[in-house]
Amino acid sequence: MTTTALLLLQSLAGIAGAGLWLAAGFSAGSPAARPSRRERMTVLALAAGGTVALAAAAAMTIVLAGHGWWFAGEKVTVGLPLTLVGLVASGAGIVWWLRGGRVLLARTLMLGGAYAMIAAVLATWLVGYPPQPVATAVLAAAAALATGLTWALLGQRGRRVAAGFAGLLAVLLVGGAGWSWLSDTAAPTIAASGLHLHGASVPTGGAPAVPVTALRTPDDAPGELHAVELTAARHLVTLSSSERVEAWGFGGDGVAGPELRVTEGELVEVSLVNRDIDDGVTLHWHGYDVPNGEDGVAGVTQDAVAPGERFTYRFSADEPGTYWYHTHQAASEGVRRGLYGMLVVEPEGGVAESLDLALPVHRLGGETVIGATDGLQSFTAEEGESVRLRVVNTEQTPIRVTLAGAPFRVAAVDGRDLAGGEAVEHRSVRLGAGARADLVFTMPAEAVRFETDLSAASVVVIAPPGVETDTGEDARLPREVIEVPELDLLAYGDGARPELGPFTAEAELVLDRLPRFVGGAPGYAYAVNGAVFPHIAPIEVREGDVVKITIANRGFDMHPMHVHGHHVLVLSRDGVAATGAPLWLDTVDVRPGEVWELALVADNPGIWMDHCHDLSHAAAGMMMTLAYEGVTTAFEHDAHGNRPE
Ligand SMILES: [Cu+2]
Repeated sequence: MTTTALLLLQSLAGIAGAGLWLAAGFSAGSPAARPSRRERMTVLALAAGGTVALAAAAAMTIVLAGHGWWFAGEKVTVGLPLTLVGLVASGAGIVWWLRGGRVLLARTLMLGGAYAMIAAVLATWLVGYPPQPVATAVLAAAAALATGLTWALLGQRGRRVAAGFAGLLAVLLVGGAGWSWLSDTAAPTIAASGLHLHGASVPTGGAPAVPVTALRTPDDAPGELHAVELTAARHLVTLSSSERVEAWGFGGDGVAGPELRVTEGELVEVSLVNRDIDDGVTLHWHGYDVPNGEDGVAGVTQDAVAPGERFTYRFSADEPGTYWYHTHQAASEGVRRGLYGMLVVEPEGGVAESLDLALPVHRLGGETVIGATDGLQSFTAEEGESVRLRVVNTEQTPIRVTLAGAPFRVAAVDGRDLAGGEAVEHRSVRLGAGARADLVFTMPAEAVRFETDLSAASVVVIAPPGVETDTGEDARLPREVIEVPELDLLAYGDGARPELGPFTAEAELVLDRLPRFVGGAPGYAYAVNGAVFPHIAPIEVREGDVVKITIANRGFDMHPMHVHGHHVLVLSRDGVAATGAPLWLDTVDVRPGEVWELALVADNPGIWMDHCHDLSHAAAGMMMTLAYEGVTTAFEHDAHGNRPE
């Protein structure tokens, strides 16, 4: 059984157990000295059912602990003790009741025990992992006060006693929510977040503090200048249906911004101008490991660029590969509306392929847009020529893509070449939000079709000259991408695994969904280690560290975790070591129940965002930082309209 199914079933069993014991407590209602046989059988049956359900929940907890402590921690340390206390109380109550003891106390014990069992379930859904002592104490106290209230009501102890328990319970619950609000909205302390480090107050181990503004590309950086200006503006985009859709963009007529194609060795200088994006914009170079001050995160490495303002980014084109750029200011809306484009760094001497297409895949106006537009797009290549498709998922959720009509190689992922990958056919490649793959194939005599699982109508067809591509029937053909299995990139290709040296730092990221306050507002938030932005403790490193990062997903959503300024080497997924070519990713799509082990080499000092690239999740709390010792920022995520997601 999968971890996710176990997580769900364990909670359901816990709820069923508590519910059945609660029903037993309510059924044991007769004030008669001896309950009737039928009543006894009902209560016993409910209690037996409840006990079986709780035993099943406990067994599943043990299995979950075997899948990883992250999935079971609070269930073992908080849930099991509360359940045991509940069972002992309820069990004592039922025995007393059967023997004709005082009905009031017997029922109070049975119901109070059930409250403790409910608190055990809530520990998972409210507190999460790691268990927090204050929240745990609130849960236990709430169960105790609810028991007192039950005793007062059942025993008709008078309004004042009942009101006393109810009042205390209300104070506790309001106080608990208030405490949660305070801890989620208070300014993070220096120890808790790299985002609010200011100047000289930072512990730097004796070394002088370095502000992120000092971590920029040097003025005298070598390379031929490749200068571009990008203007962020609202515009209308015409879809293939002739429908005009409002979009935000970085220039050009298409949905995606201008394709930035630069050559290895050049010095890239991009001037960003904001014409009329009221929320402000920035440029983040997704997957391209620029110096920290060029990273374009509003509130961390710069202030958002307001309408009429300008910001210039500079970096050396020294890592050939496929990347993309997008705004990192209120990006959950900005990227969705079109504030993105492709960045391709061609190797010195040019690309080896005759046809090289950059294909960002996006959704706009209900249509799937590949590159500039939706619908069918065709290109030509001579038979025997090689073709490279640089695919980027600019969406919030994973996509699957494939080529129908030719075997293809996955030549690169996330801007890093994959060595030794065999050509495959009838396989799809899954791309998490933000991820890229370069698909390379040799042009056959017939047309080749690039498909995504988003749309049958939006496809890219490449054919030799003279071969028909627009049959007008494509939307009705069965789509290969739906039917073919996924290629497992962890087992694809081969090549020597790099020697990174011993780990000098470790970090655990446990992903979950919990009720929290994000930006002061209550919500069902996306949390890392039980906390939400800006209160998630950063991954703290020193330059030169080799960091082992473990990511476990306890939730029921996919989380494409994206670390800025670095690539991570995939070590294992769910305990199975990666066996293919070394897989260096900047976006790791962690599915529900999965555990990934990654290695990161801390070689690019700064304060770097590490967040979910389902940007709606980032906006709902799932953002943190990778913070180098001694690096500070004066930018603030809640000032100047900055919204770093
Ligand atoms: Cu997510």
